[in-house]
This record gives sequence, C-alpha cells and structure tokens, in this order.
Amino acid sequence: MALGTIAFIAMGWGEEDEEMQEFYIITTFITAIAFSSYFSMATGFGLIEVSVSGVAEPLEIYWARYADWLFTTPLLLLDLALLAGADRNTIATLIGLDAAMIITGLVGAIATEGAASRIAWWGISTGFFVVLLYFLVSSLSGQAARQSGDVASTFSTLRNLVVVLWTAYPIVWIIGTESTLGIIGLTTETALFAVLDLAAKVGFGFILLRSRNVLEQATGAAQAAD
Ligand code: RET
Repeated sequence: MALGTIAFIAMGWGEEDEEMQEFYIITTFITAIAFSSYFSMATGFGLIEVSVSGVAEPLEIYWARYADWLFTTPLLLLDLALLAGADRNTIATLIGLDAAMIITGLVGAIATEGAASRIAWWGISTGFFVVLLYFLVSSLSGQAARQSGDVASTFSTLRNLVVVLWTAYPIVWIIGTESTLGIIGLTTETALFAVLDLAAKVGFGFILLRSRNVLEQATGAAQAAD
C-alpha cells in the first residue's frame, strides 16, 4: 500500500489541471488510508477480542479494516463516478449505500448477541451491497456510456473489476471467522482480504491512472456536462 501510494504521487506529480488532479488525489488517499490501517493491524492496535454469547472462544476482530473501508470504498466509487461523469444524485446514492454496507458489516463484526445476530447483520449489509451493485450496473453504467469510447472502455474494465472483487468480500466474511462458521481460518481469511485489498486499490489505481488521455477525455466531458 505504501509503494502504491508513492507510485500514485509520482504519477500525478506536476499535473496542473485541477480536474485531472482530483483522480490522483483520490487514488493516493485510498492507498495511504489502507497503509495506515494495515500498520495498525500489524502492530496490534487494530485488533480486538469479541466474546459472542454461545460461542466458546472469543473472536479476534480486525476492526481497523472497517475504518479503512468506510473511507476508501466511497473514494473508489467517487473515482468511478468521476470517470463516468455521473450526476450528484447518483454519486450520493452510491456513497450512501456503501457507507450503510460498511457500517452494518462492522456492527455484524462486533455484535456479541450470538452467531445468528451477527449473520443477520451480514444479511443486512449484503442487502445494501446488492442494491449498490444494481446502481453500478444500471445508472452509473448508463451515464458512462455517454462518454467517449476510451473512457467508456476504461470505465467498463474498472466496473467489472469492482463487481468481481467486491463480491468476494462478503463471501470471505461469511466463510471466515467473523460469521463464527470458520470454514476458513483467520490466517487464510487475512491473506485473502490482503490480496483483495491490494487488487481493489492498487490494481484499480493503476488501471485508472495509466492513461492520461483517458483522464483528459473524462474531465473534458465533465466540463461540457457542467
Ligand atoms: C462486509 C460485511 C458483510 C457483508 C458485506 C461486506 C462487504 C464489504 C465490501 C468491501 C469492500 C472493500 C474494498 C476495500 C478496498 O479496496 C463489510 C465484508 C457486503 C464490499 C473494495
């Protein structure tokens, strides 16, 4: 995450156009926030023990993930929305659904009332997620289709990446230790989240920022719409 942050700063260095700068600033913050979150988890600050009624062993919960996701997932959506030239209402709806998804997911992770209530919170969070995906593939994709060919095609690549990678998160959660099902252990779960986070943030950032031409066209289109 630190290397990604440095790379994105370097890629945006010397960019004079304010609208173009937005993409670099947003993407740099995404990995910088994740770096801080991983540092807190690596040093033990980001970890708590949660005793769940009816479950013998206390669960080890990395709450710092949720703090990271609460800020970084809206920023990822904002990057996508700016690329699509989306209107304010679409952006606000996506970010609202996303925040609801992460906050209810956090509640599920720290709930102590029993395994069933934790899984119920997972269900609520997944409900928000499904509606979020619906807006991504309907409204947002519809708005992106009005952009130039290159922008629309980068948008589709990134949108597909988001749909596939983000869908893995609730699956890892439910088969992992948070749900108390523990089909996979904490080490495997931690490794999976790390790989997903790297792909969804650093991989996403490189695809978005690799073509100056695409960003220029996207911001030009945004100006015309204004
Ligand atoms: C949780 C809890 C259970 C239900 C759902 C979840 C979704 C999480 C997602 C996270 C995405 C994170 C990203 C991070 C950084 O790159 C919170 C696991 C639906 C979609 C993309």
